[in-house]
Amino acid sequence: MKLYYAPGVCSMAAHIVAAEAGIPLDLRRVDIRSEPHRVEDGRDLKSISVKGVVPVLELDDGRILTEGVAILLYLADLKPEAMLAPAQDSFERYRLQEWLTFISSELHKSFSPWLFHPEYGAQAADVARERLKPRFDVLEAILPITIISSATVSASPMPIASRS
Ligand SMILES: N[C@@H](CCC(=O)N[C@@H](CS)C(=O)NCC(=O)O)C(=O)O
Repeated sequence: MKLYYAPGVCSMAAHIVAAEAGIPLDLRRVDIRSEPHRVEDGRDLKSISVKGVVPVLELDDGRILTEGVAILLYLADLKPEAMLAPAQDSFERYRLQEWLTFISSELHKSFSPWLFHPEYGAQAADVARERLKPRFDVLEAILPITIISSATVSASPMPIASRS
């Protein structure tokens, strides 16, 4: 399986889950600062995924999976014994989806790209910071509870949503 990634951005989450689950990945670095975004072999990332953003997972049969949340769950489900995601039919599974969705929509898209692209200007960065504060407060309030409750249900490795 190939993971198209860029260093230090959201694709790292997929890399971490694969490493935790012991799933070998063929890593393909993408330069997301170049236009178009080029894979290390010179291809335009959009020739692999029309969305043109990382992470992109390419399965061995050629199928393409995008969106961090879908990729994390897919990888976790490949190795259930690693216990990174609760069982499909459990309530805890929806709890995990709840937090992954919160992180990808409310957090990730509140700061990316607004904080990292000077061309959007200081006002965009200030608004992003203002929006982020209450969202991080929510996370900070709930995280210890999530960790404690998952440690109570299982002494084994904690699922994705509970990791700091
Ligand atoms: N909805 C996508 C968003 C992915 C995303 O925003 N990726 C960023 C890196 S963190 C990216 O590739 N940015 C390049 C760009 O926007 O051109 C997901 O959750 O996977």
